[in-house]
Amino acid sequence: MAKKKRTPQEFSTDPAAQEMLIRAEELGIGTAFTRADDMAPCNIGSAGMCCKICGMGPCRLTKDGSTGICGATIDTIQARNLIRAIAAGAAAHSDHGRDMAFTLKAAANGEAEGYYIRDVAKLRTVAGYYDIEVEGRSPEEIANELADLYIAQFGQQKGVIAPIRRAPKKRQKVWEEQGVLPRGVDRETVEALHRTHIGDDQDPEHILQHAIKTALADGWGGSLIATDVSDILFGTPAPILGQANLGVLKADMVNVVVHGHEPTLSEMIVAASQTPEIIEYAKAAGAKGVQLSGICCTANEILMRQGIPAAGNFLQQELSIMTGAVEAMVVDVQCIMQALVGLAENFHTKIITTSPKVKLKGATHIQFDEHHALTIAKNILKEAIDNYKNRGSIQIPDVREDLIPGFSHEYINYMLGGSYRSSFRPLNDAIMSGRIRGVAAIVGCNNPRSQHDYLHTYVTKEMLKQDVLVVETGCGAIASAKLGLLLGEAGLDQVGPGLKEVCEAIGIPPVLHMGSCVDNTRILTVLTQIVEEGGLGDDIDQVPAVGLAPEWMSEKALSIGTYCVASGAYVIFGGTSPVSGMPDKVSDSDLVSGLISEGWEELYGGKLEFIADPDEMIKATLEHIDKKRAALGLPEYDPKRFGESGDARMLELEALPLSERKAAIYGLPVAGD
Ligand code: NFS
Repeated sequence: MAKKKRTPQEFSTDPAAQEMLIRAEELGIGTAFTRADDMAPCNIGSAGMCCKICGMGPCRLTKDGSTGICGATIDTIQARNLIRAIAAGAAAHSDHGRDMAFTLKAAANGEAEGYYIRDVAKLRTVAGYYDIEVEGRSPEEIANELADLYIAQFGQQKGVIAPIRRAPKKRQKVWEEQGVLPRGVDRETVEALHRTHIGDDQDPEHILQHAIKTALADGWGGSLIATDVSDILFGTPAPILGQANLGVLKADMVNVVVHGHEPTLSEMIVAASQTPEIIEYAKAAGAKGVQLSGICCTANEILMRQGIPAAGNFLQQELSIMTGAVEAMVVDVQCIMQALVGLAENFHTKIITTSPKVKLKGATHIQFDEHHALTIAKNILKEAIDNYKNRGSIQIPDVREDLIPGFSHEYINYMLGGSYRSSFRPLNDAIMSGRIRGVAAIVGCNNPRSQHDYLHTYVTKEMLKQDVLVVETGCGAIASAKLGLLLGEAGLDQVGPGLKEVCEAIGIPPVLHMGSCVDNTRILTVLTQIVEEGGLGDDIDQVPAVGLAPEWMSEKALSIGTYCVASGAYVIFGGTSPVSGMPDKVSDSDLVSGLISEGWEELYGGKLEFIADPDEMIKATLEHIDKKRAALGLPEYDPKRFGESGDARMLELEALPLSERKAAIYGLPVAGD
């Protein structure tokens, strides 16, 4: 039976996306959404039961108990496929981290045009973690030594990588006991590939132990380095006003959309776009100026630090071009759809690739080099401006939402007590008292197999009603931003009373945008600081917190999920499990699913589960949070305990005549009584 085609409303919950999907339909242009309808996923491959690591296959294991030609079992094949995906994800994040470390080195030596050390305080703090001398030294000297240390982490052959010491002490002990303290990510990913070559490691448990080690080398290594260095070079994020959705594109300006992941070039494009030279150049072309916006995690990087608007998340990359108003889409690495070039041919949009690692056939390649970044950024912008005259008919959805991103762990620390007594104490206290029931990190991608943004926003809204504080990164954060959940006041009418009171007292939105996917390491740091503050256990696995990736699709997401589990977190992914087997059909093998859930929970206190139904996801999250609260001896969560929020009560009181207000507040008799 032919599969039913979905309507634009079924494709996405976002009205801007729907409008562009209707336009695509009218113009007869395909998108990832329609391609997902046309292409049924392979049920053997999606269950992790297809092995194509050698030329005897691919072996498609379709029956319980069947093996590949070499004798490999379903369990071995699933574990091998999973670790390969995790290794690819770890490689992607960490290679980004490596490039950041090299940029830091070049900046410290004055060899990187336009870059300098913007956050000296963070540089000194980070150097302090590694006992790098800071007193009496210039920022460049400190940065030079830190860059050398960080560059060396990637290829560290023996012994544990240095940033691991930033995890809670007890956690480090767990890793030591389980033999998963990571060496450099290069070594761990190479070993992951070696172990999964034909005829190597065939014990699923043993393979998965190395998956943990590989992911840890990413989370507490490559990714953490990427975040540290981005902050040092471009500034540690703090709250700033931004906007999100396709309506940030401007009809009378040259629109340049930066897309991908690395902040190095995009930060320089931001700087170049503000120079008189470029503004004049744009005006001479008949435009009012250059409007920059971002897609995916590049968007998050420049949104967090510069307030540059986000045009959308992963599934909006094609839709932004569909407006006809984008002069150039500048891409670097990761999450870039190959379909962009063909799609752009229907309009005037230039796709410009910039990374030496990523080329798309048919795109213009202007290679980025951090030594001449500003010049290259200006050249890219001029290409875009020159293209303005070629614009055809445009249709920009009039849909955009304000947001406040920029909640780095440093800022969270500061906002809880000011510079006088910055501390996690108020947050821990709020969790302990039950005002905040727990914390949910809702992160990750979009996936056209489900309705765009629906799972992210549905789960987020339910968490808020249940007094769960939500932290977000990646495309999930952009989904919430578009719905107005990243605004203090705007989001608060949808929040439980205890959480609402805390948000009002501190002056924060109930959903904290913590950055790009690489910045999930900020969440690890927050969890570590919660532990170190005291009162919520002495290791991450005791904190009432859950990680969710409801619309995941990338291998990077699997690496993130795995390093969070290894760090002690319960992690729930939506969609389908890459190791599900086919329980109702041909195989009831659930060994690998069991190993990554109950098995890992026994070893690390965290577990990885795949739950497709959002209500089940929410139920599992709340049960876990309540279980952890009970284990800590905290009062049971009671939604009625904190009643109405302070502000709501104040508004009610303000409406009363003065005498009655006094009576209500101080218990004084009302005059005339
Ligand atoms: Ni994360 Fe960011 Fe988005 Fe998914 Fe892709 S952009 S690194 S992988 S799709 S969240």
